[in-house]
Amino acid sequence: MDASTLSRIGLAGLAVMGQNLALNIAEKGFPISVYNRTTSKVDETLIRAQSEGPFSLTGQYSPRDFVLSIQRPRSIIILVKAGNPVDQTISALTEFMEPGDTIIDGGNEWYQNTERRIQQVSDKGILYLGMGVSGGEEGARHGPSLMPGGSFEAYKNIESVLKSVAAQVDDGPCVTYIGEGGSGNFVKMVHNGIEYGDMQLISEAYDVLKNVGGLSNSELAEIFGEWNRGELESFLIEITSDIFKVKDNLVDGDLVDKILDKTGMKGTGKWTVQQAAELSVAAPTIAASLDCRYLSGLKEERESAAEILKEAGLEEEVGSVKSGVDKKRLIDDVRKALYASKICSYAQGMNLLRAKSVEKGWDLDFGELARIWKGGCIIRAVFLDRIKKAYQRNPNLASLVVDPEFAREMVQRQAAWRRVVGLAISAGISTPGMCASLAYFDTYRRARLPANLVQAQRDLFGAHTYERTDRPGAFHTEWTKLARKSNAGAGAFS
Ligand code: NBP
Repeated sequence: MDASTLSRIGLAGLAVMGQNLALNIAEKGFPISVYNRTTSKVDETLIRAQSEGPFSLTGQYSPRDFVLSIQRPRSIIILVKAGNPVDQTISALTEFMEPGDTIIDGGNEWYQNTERRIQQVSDKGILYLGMGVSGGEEGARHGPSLMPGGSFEAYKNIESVLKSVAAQVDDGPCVTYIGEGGSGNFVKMVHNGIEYGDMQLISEAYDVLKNVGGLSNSELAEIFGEWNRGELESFLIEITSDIFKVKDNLVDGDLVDKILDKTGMKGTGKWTVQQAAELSVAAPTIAASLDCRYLSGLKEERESAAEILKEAGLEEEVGSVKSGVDKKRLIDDVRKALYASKICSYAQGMNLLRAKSVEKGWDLDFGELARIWKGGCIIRAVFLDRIKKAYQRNPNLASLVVDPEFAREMVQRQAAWRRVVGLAISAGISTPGMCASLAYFDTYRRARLPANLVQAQRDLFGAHTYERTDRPGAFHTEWTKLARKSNAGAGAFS
């Protein structure tokens, strides 16, 4: 093939993400070759390129023709289903690739799979990147947030393409070299975990406003719209406002009320919580959001539990709580509770990233991560600029909760936060995300916890020893023997 007709880059896997990212790359002026196992998707992409373009996009129908249509050193993005399909695609393509070429897997891949593949293709001199891509279909087409990790040389080979196709924000394109190994996938995984937390917290705000505050869908649309012009301004708040405006086209009423209350998931939230446990990092808000998805899935069990507990005498408390509520103040309180809860959730996600970065030596730049999440991705928010600045002020920040600015904001909002959680508890409305965030805050900020008693119990039944507050060393006490000898406390309440 004539070198002048070769493409700058290739993309294999033309489902939702691949098709849109390919069109985005082509639109930015980078000639691209595309390929898909089922070749009808190649034709579909060509038709779209024609109607949305015209763009310099070439369809290829075999792995060999595809690889050979790209200029060297070749950069090939794979966007197929994570897991075995990626391995199969790699093996089909690498047969025709040469040393110095690069594979970039843009799927939601488990980071260790990426680390295994980095090793595997390095035997052939092929470079590898595992790149988190966030923003769904719309982001892929018009500007996603990109989290590439792996070979720095590979990153440099396609840096200009990535910077051009990524979402653009006031301080640059939403892409940065994340670090070595599977760091790009890991960061994307935690991003998704944080996304779970955000969505859960928003759904709790909705539940409280609707059921305690009595807000209608049109009022909710207005309130979320208003919140989107303040400290909570973000993609998720904006789309939530839009959701409340949509009428059902099958029956009377609003569509949101007709949606079955069962949440789907694809696994990255679960991986985030598993990793938090592996690394001994507390991530209760993210874990609560995952638990809620599991519980939401038990629709029939929940319906029958509601019946059984009603028969057992459980009374709905919402009515009595609702009657005494000042609606305006509730709305303001919920906004504050949501914001404070969100800070705690992000603190958990960032601390999980830090623990992994230390374990793997990735040297993650947290300010830069917050920056590339400011645009393109699902958690994009004005608030991320504040997080970026917090880490710029102090790259070794122990937790976002103790950044002076966030600390002040949390203290200012804590009374409202406690009121919302208290009201929800009294009304019997579960707010596990807000409660988890508040408990995280209250646990983290207390200089002394009841962990002394847990240590005493562990020492009593397992001789695990304990440390003392007043002198160094490990101590063990014969608690039971001493307690039996002592009559102290006996009859104290008699
Ligand atoms: P899917 O995850 O639905 O995968 C479909 C693609 O995988 C098709 O191109 C399909 O080819 C290909 N494929 C499969 Br399935 N098995 C294959 C095999 N054995 N060999 C070769 N190709 C195979 O696509 P998607 O929703 O576009 O997502 C792509 C990646 O991006 C995933 O990892 C996903 O988790 C991630 N992601 C998705 C989103 C989103 O909003 N959808 C957002 C962010 C990240 P075929 O046409 O021949 O069956």
